Amino acid sequence: MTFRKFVILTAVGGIAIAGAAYAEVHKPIIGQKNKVFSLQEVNMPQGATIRVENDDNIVHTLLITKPDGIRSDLGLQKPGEQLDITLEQLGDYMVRCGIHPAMKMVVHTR
Ligand SMILES: [Cu+2]
Repeated sequence: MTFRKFVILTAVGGIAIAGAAYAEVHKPIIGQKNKVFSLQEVNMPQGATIRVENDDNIVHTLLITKPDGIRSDLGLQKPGEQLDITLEQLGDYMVRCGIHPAMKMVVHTR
């Protein structure tokens, strides 16, 4: 490997590591209060993680439909509990509460 190639590869690796660290530190927290998500529409880079926190004094349950159409139920989320969702796919994630159908949020990844 030439020195020049080594420098370029090192720089690219550094940017990837910095990006992962940035996403970890700046993980957005979306609250659930009075049966409403604190954000109804979120834009995130593909691969990022969001944290959903139950700020209510009632139980919620997160149902997620991923961009490929596959649904998953993250189960009961008690007051004060946090759940992390990693956005591996490109497209729109539809998030709602299985108990309170009016609670909806869409997360776009690009
Ligand atoms: Cu709910």
